[in-house]
Amino acid sequence: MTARSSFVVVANRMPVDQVITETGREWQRSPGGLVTALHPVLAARGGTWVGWAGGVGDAPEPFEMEGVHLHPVPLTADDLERYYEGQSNATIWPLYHDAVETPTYRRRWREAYREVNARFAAAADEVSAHGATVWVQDYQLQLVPAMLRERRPDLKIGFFLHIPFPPIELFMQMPQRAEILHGLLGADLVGFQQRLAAQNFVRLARHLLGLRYSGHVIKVEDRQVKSRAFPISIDTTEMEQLAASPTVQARAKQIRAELGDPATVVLGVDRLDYTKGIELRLKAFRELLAEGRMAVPDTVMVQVATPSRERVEHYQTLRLRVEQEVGRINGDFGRVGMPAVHYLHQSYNRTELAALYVAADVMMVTPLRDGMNLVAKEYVAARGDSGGALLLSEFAGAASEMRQAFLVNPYDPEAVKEVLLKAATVEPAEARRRMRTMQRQLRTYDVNRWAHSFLNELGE
Ligand code: ADQ
Repeated sequence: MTARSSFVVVANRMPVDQVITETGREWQRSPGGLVTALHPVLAARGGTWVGWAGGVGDAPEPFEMEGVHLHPVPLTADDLERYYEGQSNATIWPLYHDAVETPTYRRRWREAYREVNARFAAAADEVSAHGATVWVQDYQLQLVPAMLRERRPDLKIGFFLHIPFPPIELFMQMPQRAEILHGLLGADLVGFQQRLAAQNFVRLARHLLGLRYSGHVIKVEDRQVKSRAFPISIDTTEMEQLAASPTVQARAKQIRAELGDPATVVLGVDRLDYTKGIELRLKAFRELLAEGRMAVPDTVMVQVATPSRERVEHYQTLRLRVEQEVGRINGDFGRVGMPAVHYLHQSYNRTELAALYVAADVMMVTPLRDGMNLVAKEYVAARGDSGGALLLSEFAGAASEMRQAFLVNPYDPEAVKEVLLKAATVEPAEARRRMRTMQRQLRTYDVNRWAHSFLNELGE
């Protein structure tokens, strides 16, 4: 008999990873803000997290960890290919990010998306107590709210979209458009990263389904659905403390020494994703080197690109293009033992990541479109009083809040170059002043505040 909870989170992934230790396999809580923010709420309420545990075939039996029930949902190899890599990451992901790569539409992917969403809805039904609050996360599960409401009208259902929500003109491309919109409207509250996205959603409901709305409230039959922005944030205290720790400070010094003690370290940290604008960043750096406005070894760039979605074609071609550009820059401007770009196609632990943030003078965050971008926030939190400059794309959700960053239009190569030079040469006093303002904002509006604002609005 499955335990029933009064608070349930439903997300594509469970917040744990299986690791192999000396004594066998064991589960470990995965790092990340969402887990950190939701864990206390879940633990206090004996809550349940429904999600995919990784791996294909049979799912592990439900289990408990640190006071939270974990309820794994199985995915087959075929689900992974069609629901996850296909519909989620080759259709919805590019479409919602301004179609910066062309979305692929396939009927068999849509069918799998529907089937898997139904499986998640059934699992959520099974673990939810009468009148429970269920919080569904992200673009992989947009049909779950309506599917769950159909089974369980007693539940209070929230949905949060971590990525952008496109303007009507783009959304209308989607063959499954009405189904997805109906799916989301199954929630009582639909949360977005930005106000504009919440407005897009309300207008879309009128445009596509003729629904009436007033302000941020849409009328759906006898119910009301609220559409609001809740910009996500980070665990600010955790990052501040980690970055200030002696281990991280020492490692940051060592990183700078290993880079040859350059005057300026420029850093990029992203999942290797075509929305993140890694290529345009490299190109700006190459042109500045070619024009003699920057020089190696005075300035070096470090680009960490976490492997991501490696079986999806757009990601494979992106990797080739990025690595070709890195090779070209190093071929033209590097010297023996002194590359211009240090490229790391690896995943890092939090300590090493924090040390890189502490070591970097300029952080380049240049997405063509991004729901929020937590790297930008992590960098600012890690800086303490040491200054540093955040170069930030206007097309990242974070740009709405972080107005003291060096904001730039990533589609304008000359602007990116100018702003990079400006950020690299900013006066230390001004750099610290900008950082302090952004840090104050991050301390007040951290990920706990984000989770609580959402749940309050949902009527928790
Ligand atoms: P992502 O697209 O994954 O998230 P982002 O917000 O930057 O992008 O979060 C990435 C996270 O991964 C950060 O916490 C970062 O520290 C970590 N990370 C990046 N590279 C790493 C590496 N090499 N090793 C280890 N960790 C690494 C999606 C949306 C965003 C939105 C978030 C949260 O696309 O817009 O901000 O969800 O809602």
